[in-house]
Amino acid sequence: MVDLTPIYISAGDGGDGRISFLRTRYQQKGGPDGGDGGKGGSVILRADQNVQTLRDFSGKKKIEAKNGQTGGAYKQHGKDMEDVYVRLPVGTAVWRSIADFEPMRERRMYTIDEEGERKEWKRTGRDDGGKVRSHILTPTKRAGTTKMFSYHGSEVEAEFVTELLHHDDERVIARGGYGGRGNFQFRSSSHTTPRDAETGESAEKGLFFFELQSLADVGLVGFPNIGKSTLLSVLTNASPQVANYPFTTLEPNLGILQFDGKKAEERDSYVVADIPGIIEGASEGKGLGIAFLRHIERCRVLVIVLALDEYAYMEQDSEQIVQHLEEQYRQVEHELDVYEKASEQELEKQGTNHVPLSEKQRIIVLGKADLLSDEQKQHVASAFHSTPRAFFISGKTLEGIATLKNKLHEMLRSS
Ligand SMILES: Nc1nc2c(ncn2[C@@H]2O[C@H](COP(=O)(O)OP(=O)(O)OP(=O)(O)O)[C@@H](O)[C@H]2O)c(=O)[nH]1
Ligand SMILES: [Mg+2]
Repeated sequence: MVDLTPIYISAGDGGDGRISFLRTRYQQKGGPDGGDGGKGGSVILRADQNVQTLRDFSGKKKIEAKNGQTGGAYKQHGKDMEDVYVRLPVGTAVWRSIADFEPMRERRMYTIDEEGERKEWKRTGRDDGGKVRSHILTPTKRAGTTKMFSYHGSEVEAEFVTELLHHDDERVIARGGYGGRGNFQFRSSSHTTPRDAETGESAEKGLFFFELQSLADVGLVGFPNIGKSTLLSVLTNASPQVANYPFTTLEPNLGILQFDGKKAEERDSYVVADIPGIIEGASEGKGLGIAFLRHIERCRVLVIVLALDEYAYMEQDSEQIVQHLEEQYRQVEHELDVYEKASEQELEKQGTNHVPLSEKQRIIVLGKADLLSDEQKQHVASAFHSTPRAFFISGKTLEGIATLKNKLHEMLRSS
């Protein structure tokens, strides 16, 4: 599942240099005094871990920075314009349409003749007035690749531009133009009344695609301290921190679940994430709040892990254990429901096509099964008899892990 949004981005052009001559009471036509143009704003992308989806952009068509101001008389410098910052989720890839990109155009010379007609020409000679600066983006594996996107019913070829992989990563995505120099700057002993100045650079503009990859194929979901990270470590190559207290995991850990097989089509690998613990009221911002629910939204398949801590298993009778597990299950589903209803309204408003949480495939596992006596297990098994796909697992003895892997493989292959 991919969250994708096309967007037109334009940086601000540099302001033109001014053509002007000093006029005073005594001097009808004095020396040149046209000021330089101001710099146009750039558009800068910034990764923000508090943003989880691209839905802020789904109703939007354009992001624009302002053009720099034209230079003024009396050698006044035109105003520089501010850069525009765009906050995107960590993990956003950015692509740019090849056909719809206008690169930066260097400064040119211009003049305005007696009839008020403007003429432009390319500057010659050596000075840095017209130099086009190159702009550097961090190279990644995808550098140099292209991809087709559909845009208003047609197919658009886009090239990979950059990827925001860490919180606070920043990339200039469209550079604003530098201002042109005013005619004051072109005066010389042989050229005392220059009637020409520079245009500003015209800025980068183009059609871009923001693409947010899924966080993971599988998300492990459940209350704090119930063994999600332990499960991740036995399913995948990951070795996340495991500890006997709640909220050990604050950001999802990712691991690769590998399926080996004799035939090529049996071999596969998937990304699994353990999601920070869910608690009652999380959908209203309690605990880690809704940030983790947004992580869940970026998983294809959910594994809901239900378990109690070892003291609860030791001290309580079967009936109480069943009650607690059922209550936990109810609460997890409740939090997912509340979050989904809230986000649905928002999504509807903006017309994003998103797979709702309730339509995601899910598996329910009863964790820490090694801590249950046979009698307790029987009770729990009969209570969860009608819950689809519920079964015991243990990250310690590996009970049920092979079953879980097989079920995941089936689901992932078919979805
Ligand atoms: N006996 C037993 N203990 C387990 C099992 N899985 C996890 N534990 C223990 O339960 C405690 C919590 O395990 P974690 O894997 O850190 O749990 P978590 O769900 O990731 O916890 P948070 O990140 O805090 O939400 C640790 O002390 C683990 O050793 C299991 O299958 N059996
Ligand atoms: Mg954890």
